[in-house]
Formats: sequence, C-alpha cells, structure tokens
Amino acid sequence: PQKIYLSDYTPFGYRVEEVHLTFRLAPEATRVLSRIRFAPNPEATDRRFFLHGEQLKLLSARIDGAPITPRFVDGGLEADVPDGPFLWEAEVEIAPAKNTALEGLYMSGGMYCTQCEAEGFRKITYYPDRPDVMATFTVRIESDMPVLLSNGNPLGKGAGWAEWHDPWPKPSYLFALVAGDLVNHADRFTTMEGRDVELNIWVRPGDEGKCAFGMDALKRSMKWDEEVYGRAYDLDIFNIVAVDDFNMGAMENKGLNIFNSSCVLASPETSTDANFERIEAIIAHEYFHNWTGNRITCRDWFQLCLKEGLTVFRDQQFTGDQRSHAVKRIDDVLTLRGRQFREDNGPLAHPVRPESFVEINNFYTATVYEKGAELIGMLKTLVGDAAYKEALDLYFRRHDGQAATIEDWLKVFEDVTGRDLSQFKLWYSQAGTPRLKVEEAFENGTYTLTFTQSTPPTPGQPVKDPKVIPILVGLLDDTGAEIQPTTLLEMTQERQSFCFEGLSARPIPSILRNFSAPVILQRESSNAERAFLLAHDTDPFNKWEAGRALAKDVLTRMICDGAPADPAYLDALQRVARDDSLDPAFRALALRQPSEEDIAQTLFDAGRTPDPARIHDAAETLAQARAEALQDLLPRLYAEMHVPGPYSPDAKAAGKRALQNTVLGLLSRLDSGEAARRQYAAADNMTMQLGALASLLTIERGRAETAAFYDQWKADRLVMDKWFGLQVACAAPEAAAETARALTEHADFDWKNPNRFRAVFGSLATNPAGFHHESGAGYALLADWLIRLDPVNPQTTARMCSAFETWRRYDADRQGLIRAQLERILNQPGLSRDTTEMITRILE
Ligand code: HT7
Ligand code: ZN
Repeated sequence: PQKIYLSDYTPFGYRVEEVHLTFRLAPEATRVLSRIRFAPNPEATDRRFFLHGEQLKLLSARIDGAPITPRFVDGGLEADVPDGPFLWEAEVEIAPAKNTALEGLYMSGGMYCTQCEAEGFRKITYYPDRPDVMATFTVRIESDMPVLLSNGNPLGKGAGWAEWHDPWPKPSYLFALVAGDLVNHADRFTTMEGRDVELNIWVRPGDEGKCAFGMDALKRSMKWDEEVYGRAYDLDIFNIVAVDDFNMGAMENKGLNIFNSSCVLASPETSTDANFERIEAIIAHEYFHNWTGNRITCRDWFQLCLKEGLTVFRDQQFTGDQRSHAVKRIDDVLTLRGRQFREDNGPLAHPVRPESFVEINNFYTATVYEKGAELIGMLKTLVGDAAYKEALDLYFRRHDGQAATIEDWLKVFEDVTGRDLSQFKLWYSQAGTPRLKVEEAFENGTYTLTFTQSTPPTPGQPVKDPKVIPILVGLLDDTGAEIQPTTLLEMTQERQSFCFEGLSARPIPSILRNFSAPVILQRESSNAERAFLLAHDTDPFNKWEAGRALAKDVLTRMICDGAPADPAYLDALQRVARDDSLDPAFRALALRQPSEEDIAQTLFDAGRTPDPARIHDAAETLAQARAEALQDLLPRLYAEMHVPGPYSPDAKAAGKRALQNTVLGLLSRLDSGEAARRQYAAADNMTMQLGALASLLTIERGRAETAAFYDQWKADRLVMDKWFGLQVACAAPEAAAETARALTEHADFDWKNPNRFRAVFGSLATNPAGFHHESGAGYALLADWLIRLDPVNPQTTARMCSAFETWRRYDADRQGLIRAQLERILNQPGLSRDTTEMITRILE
C-alpha cells in the first residue's frame, strides 16, 4: 500500500467557491447530485484536476453544462477543465444500506447518517476530499423520512424534502446528513453575542428520557467556552444525533454533531457515574471543536493534533472546572500511561505529528490525542496562564477561517512571548516517552537536583535530541511543611542541575508536580519517603503518585522476590482510608491497586519479562491482604459513603459512590459477597448495581445476579454492552477466552455493531492475565474475529489490532503464539489497507 508523506504536501490547484448537493435517499440506490463552483487557486501551481471518489457509480458529469467523460484513476477521477472558474456537475449512485464500514453515508437502525472524517466524503460524491479545501455548502435532502438534517441553518422544508445552508466555509470531512424517524429533546441557549440558538438532541423514539443530562452538559459547555476562551456559537441551531452503529465516540460535524449513542444517552438507572462524566466530556469536546477544528481546521491530516490535542486539552480543563482538578488530572494521567505510554513504548510509536501514513484512520491515536493535549499543557506551563490566553486570542484572530499547521500554532506563542520554540517543536516530531533520571546532593545548605533525559529509539527514529521539559518541583521539610512552594524548572539540556540554596537540612523533594511533562521519572526512593509524601505532599497529584509508587514497589517485590505484602504499605493505606479530610473521589483513586497492565509495563521498562499469570496472582494476593488489613474500617467507611435521596450524577455524590464501590470490592473478599448481594438487590442506579455485580463476578459468585441482570436489561442496548463486557473483564485468567467465545454465541451478540464487538473483545484484550493466558486461546479467538470483521468494518478491526501491540514484552512462547496469529491475519486474502498497515507495523 502507498505511503503518504507530510513533506509531499502541495495545495490543491483549485478553490471551491460553493457546493450544492441534492440527496435522493433510498437504501440501495441513493442519488447524489453535486453542483460545485471551482476557480483556479492562485496559491497553487499544479493544475491537475483530480477529484477523490470511492465506491461511487458515476451516472453523469458536466462542466459548464456540457457533458464530459472523465478519466477514472486510482482513488478518483481526472478531467480537463477550463483555465478560469467553472461549474462542475455530477450525479452518482451509492448504496447506504450496504455500507457496513460506517464511513460515508450509511444506515443504522433504519436511519441514514454520515461519517466523513477523515476521508469518508469521497464515498458520497466526487470531490477534493482534503481538509485544506474549504467551501460553503447548501444541501437539499429528498426522502420520506420525517426528520431531515444537515449542517448549518435550515433554509426550508416541505413534504418529503428539506434544505440547509451552512454559511461557514468548511472542509468536506465536516459534512453531515441525517434522515430518520427521530424525536428530539429541545432547549435554547442565548450566546454572549445575543444569538438565540435552538438546541436539539435527536434520538430514536423510546430514548427521549435519556437526553436531559447531555443537553445540560451542552449548555454548560457553551457557557464555559464563552467565559474561558471567549468563543461563542455561530449558527442559529445546534443539533446532536444519537446513532447506535458508530466507529468512534462522536463527530463534530458543523452544527450537526453525530454521537455514538453510548456517548450521549444517559439515565441514572442505565448509566454509571463514569458514563455520565464521559458523556459530559465528549459533548464538551465535540462542541469545543466548533472553534478548534471547524472555524480553524487542519491544513492536512498530519496536523491532526492541531485540533485534537488542543480540543482534548480544552475538554480536560472543562471537566476540571466542573468537577475536581486533582481527580481529573490523576484520571488523565492514568489514561495517558495506560494507553499512550503503552503505544509510545511499542512498535506503534509515532510522533504527535506523524510524518507518514498509509491509512489516516490508524492515526486517531492516544499519541495524537492524549500526548497532543499534554503538549498544550506543557506550553501553558512554560509561558504562563496570561501568555497562554493572549496566544489563544491571537490564534483565533489570525487563523479564523483557515486550514492551519503546527508551525502556525507555535508561531502565535512565539509572537506573543518572544520565545524561540524550535526546541519545543521536537515534542511534535520525536516519538517515544522520555526517561527523566533524577540525582540529588545536599551540601552546605544547598540542595541540588540533577536531571538526565533520554528517549529510547522508536520505529524510524534511532536517535533523539534533548527536549524542553517543564519540571514543577516543591520541597518539604521533615515535618511535612512546604519550604519551597511549587517552582518551574525548565530543562533544555541532556543533563542539567538546579540548586536550592539556604536550606537548614536536606529537604524531601516532590518532583514533577501535577505531572508537568509526559515522561517516566526514574528516581531512587524509599518506601518510607513515599509514605511520607503520601501523607504530606500538598500537590494532590504527587500525593496520589507517592501512594501508587509505593503500591507498585510492593507488588513488584511480591512478583519478583515472592515477598509478602509490606505492612508499611498496608499502614499507609489505612491512614488514607481513614483520612476524612480527603475528597472521597481522591480516596477512591488512592485506594485503587495499580492495574496488572501498569505492572507489566513497569517490569518491562525495568528490563524484566512480565509474566501475566504471576502478576495476576500477586495482584490477587495483595488485594486480599489489603482487604484484611482494612477489615475493621471497611463496614464503617462503606456506611459513611452512603448517598441518601434520589440519584444525582454530580461529582460529590459520584466520588462517594466511587469510594463505596472500592470498599465493596475489598469487603467482598471477606464476606463471600454478602454486602455486594445486598447492594445489588437495593440498587436504584446503575453505578451501584454494576459495582455490586463487578464485585461478585471478581470473586466468582455472581452467577444468579448475572442472569437477573440480563432479564432486567435485555431490551436496553447500552446496558447489554455492559453485561457482555463485564463478564469478560472479570473472568478468571483460565476462563476469559472461553467466556468471550461463549458470549459470541449469545443471541444478542451482534458482531457488526462496534459497541457490542468492543464490549466483548475490548474487555478480553484489557484482561491481561486472560488475554495472555499461556494456552494462547485469547490470541486465537481475537484473531478469528478480527479476520471475520475486517471485510465488514476495516476501521474498527484495525483499531482493535492494538491489543497485540505489547507482544514483544512477553516470553518467547507467548511471542511465538502471537506472531503466528498476526501472520495468520496478515495472510488473509483481500485484507484491508487499515488492518494490513497495523499488523505490518506491529510485526516490524
Ligand atoms: N474528530 C473525530 C474523529 C474521528 C471519528 C469520529 C467518528 C467516527 C470515525 C472517526 N474518525 C475520526 C472525533 C473527535 O475527535 O472528536
Ligand atoms: Zn476531537
């Protein structure tokens, strides 16, 4: 397959002045008529007129009214065109009902919908389907479906038709159309500019009771973007549509966001607190794209992090403001380490701004999104809040209506601050997670911290240059008092020292506060010091981090040396559990054991070969020891965290429930599931019901409740995804693959639905001891199903291949088993470009 390079970028030879589209919808034969005004692009030299087009049946094409016969070439068509402006008209036929890839125009549950990012518009009509071609769109939809939606403002509607006009020039990837038998939850919002905006969430009849939270989150997002970034909404209507079959979470199409129904529909009975928080964040994320992505878009797909990194950063800020900054930061770092560090330290590592790709859909990654957001956070730390705000104002002023690059983005910061950001730019071009080694010295009242940075080789990048690393540091004395408040150390060299003078005794350092850079900190420390920081650090992130480092050290010694659970750790845990001054959500995080994946990653990084079975056994032993150490405390803590009254998804109540469910997990190991069974029976919301079921399944006592859960919820698609997923996630190592296999035979296993497929196989892949069971059954089962899904939905298949990305961590036997499955997948005739690229990169 052909590789595309960033260095090959050239602008398209023509500007698009306006686009008119007419859709005559029919499941097997939709007609799309396009009328597009082109004019030569004065900024381009190449006048080749090439339009992308895939899986289209061309019925007619005309230029300035005269029929033409274009030349079909790989991925589209070419035509001879006049020297000046001209009108292109074409009619094509497509079959949305046959489109199982969920890209372009397709059908889900009887409704028509679209997904055009990144390159789906070319499956709708012939067009220069690239983000730097921006145009205004007018759309006419002809269909007997009652609700007909597209981007922009409504122009008019009648029996069997509707017209929409989007006045804001946009690239084709932001085009959207929806037609269906839908009902809406409506509201209004008045912007700070006085615009009265109609808001709608459109859902299938029956789901209207699950829209209120999403609507509230949308209004809070609109207000927040006005208050914090000065950004107001710019159309008279904002529509959100919930769709059951969707490859990702949601899509920010201009004025017509389309959501995976799991990312917008919520009710207390069917959604957990985690679901509510995720829905709030995704609604905010898609809404924030209206400025960071839509008004200012990307010049080409290599610049994806320009919109995604910034928009993730903005949604993280929003959640922090709405809930708790400390808890949000810890959650974000857990995700970053769990997904991005894993990616950055394996065969799929790539720069935040990649320099080549075969299939762009394979680059919607944790590196582009989550590491991309970390880069924004580092920039903000380096320049300070005031300069960040000024730079963002300049970015919006200077680039509104443009398709921009990372160079444009960094230039606004350079212009506002006078700084040279060329070294900072390495964060965008160099893959891999830097290791930051720390040495300390104390002499004559001067405390010196010496840092050494190094980044391991990644595919195609054997050698790395030193980066700018913002290191936030505080110092404590031995009573726990802060003698040096948080200070920014700006590291620019490979090895660099920083001194703190005038100290009366050697301080205890708190390094990389708030996780100020996406690096792996390597520092010799004692468990006594970790316990001290867990008790005294004023930086909530590092307080939590100290507890986590302590737990990881204990677990590592249990795994590698067969040591027992360290009583000092169990003491520290008791103190956290008892500390009522701590936010329950924070306490829940601090009491959580490091994941088995996290331990495997840490062992591998320390040069050891992780054994998933041993890790699992040690984790179970430690969990039991923790339960026993805390047993006197657990019933009281459980009772104290009870939230009376009707369910509310607010952060305070959710934090208490999180702690209650954490406590329940420990209690269940002591009381054979008694408390969990009581909680299950009494639960009036999904957080408590699912928390109880998870506890019971973990101790292998949840058979009756699993059956009851199915009977209660079999009609609810989103709850059934939880039912499928939880059974696999909680299965014992030797049972995980068989549990997943048996579930694939269940009547409700609709493997063409990405949510259901991910519920089973995503859960298998994230149950490390189960997936990596020495039998290899997990590998074989996943490979079987990836082979089956690939011809139907290449995008979802390719994304799920990352389950295998850590394969080189493991022993020779497991590597052999995985390699055989990867080769089996790769040898499938007709394997998609998406999956071929992923497997090839994983094997390289
Ligand atoms: N910008 C979107 C990314 C996206 C996507 C969404 C749904 C289905 C397929 C997709 N391909 C790319 C989502 C976002 O980041 O907001
Ligand atoms: Zn996004």
